[in-house]
Amino acid sequence: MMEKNLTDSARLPKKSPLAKEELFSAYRTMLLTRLLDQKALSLHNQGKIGSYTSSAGQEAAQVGSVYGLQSRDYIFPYYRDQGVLLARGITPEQLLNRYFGNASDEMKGRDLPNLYSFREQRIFSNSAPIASNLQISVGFAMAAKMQKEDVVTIAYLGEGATSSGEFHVALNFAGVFKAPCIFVCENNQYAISVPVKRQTASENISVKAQAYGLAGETVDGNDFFAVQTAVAAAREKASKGMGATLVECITYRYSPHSSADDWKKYRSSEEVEEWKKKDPLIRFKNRLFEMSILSKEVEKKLFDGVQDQINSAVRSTENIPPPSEETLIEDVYAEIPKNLKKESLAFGGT
Ligand SMILES: Cc1ncc(C[n+]2csc(CCOP(=O)(O)OP(=O)(O)O)c2C)c(N)n1
Repeated sequence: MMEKNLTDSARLPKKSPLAKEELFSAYRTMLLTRLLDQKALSLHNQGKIGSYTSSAGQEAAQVGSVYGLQSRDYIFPYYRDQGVLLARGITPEQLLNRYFGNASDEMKGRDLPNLYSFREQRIFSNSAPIASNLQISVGFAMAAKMQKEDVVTIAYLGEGATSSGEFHVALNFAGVFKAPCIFVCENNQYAISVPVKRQTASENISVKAQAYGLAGETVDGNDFFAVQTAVAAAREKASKGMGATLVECITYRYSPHSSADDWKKYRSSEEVEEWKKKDPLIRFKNRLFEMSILSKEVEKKLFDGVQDQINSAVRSTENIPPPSEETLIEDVYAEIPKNLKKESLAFGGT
């Protein structure tokens, strides 16, 4: 039964265009995202992984948006987007290899644990300066348009990133050239300790799209269906040459900004508890119960299955050694400079 205060947004379609299997799989991915996040935080607390930015609370915005795309579309995530990655098909092992920075990590242990790159799945690398992924996504969308490829790009950001110059440059360019791209702003109410009302004097984030001639929409970001519907519509528009959309997802992060800050210094426990009443997983689960896609027994099995999957992924990745020293200079030079060659020989390279 749906709890009274957890009403879904009014703009919800009566019938979801996604098949039952897809909705089931989307819920599984949201659950996997939440439980893997808990495991990552616990591994961090045990000193096994470095700094970590949690996605807890933002699963509907992340997974729902990917379910609005086609699998050929290109994704430009930001550091908190574990749900986006898992929805695109990245495995828990791949994420854990990244967090451990071990020899199986596709990025060879380089960069912060939450900066990702999965070329095969069309997930672009991101870097630490916030909003730096946005212009690249617009440029890539423009290139795809010029080559008449039917793909769109989707770039993710927090509301704090909308105060950066890059955000405005990216939206302006996308507006002028009608780039086939989507911007998804996960407005989780805080940029580290800065609340959204200190971030902007605009009535909301999506209204900023107007200035650049783009479509802008604010949706309930804790409602899988609302996000999926908005992104699917934005995708259709972009692929028909009708330009970009900024989709603002109103959501909340439950954990600290990263494993290195104390959220009690800038928000109250009561506020966090209020948002937990609107938990995206509970809401989606209740909808799936109503639609007879889930039952208590199935849900229990699903939960146990996801936990087993995570535990087995940790077992198979945590003892993989770090990348060998020679990898330090791989992929950097077409021809390795003499001095580095010498050093590389010193540590056993060729
Ligand atoms: C250009 C730039 N300025 C500042 C920072 C430091 N910084 C890292 S994360 C962050 C907060 C970003 O908040 P938001 O965009 O709302 O995303 P959230 O972390 O809340 O998901 C800041 C200021 C940075 N990485 N890059």
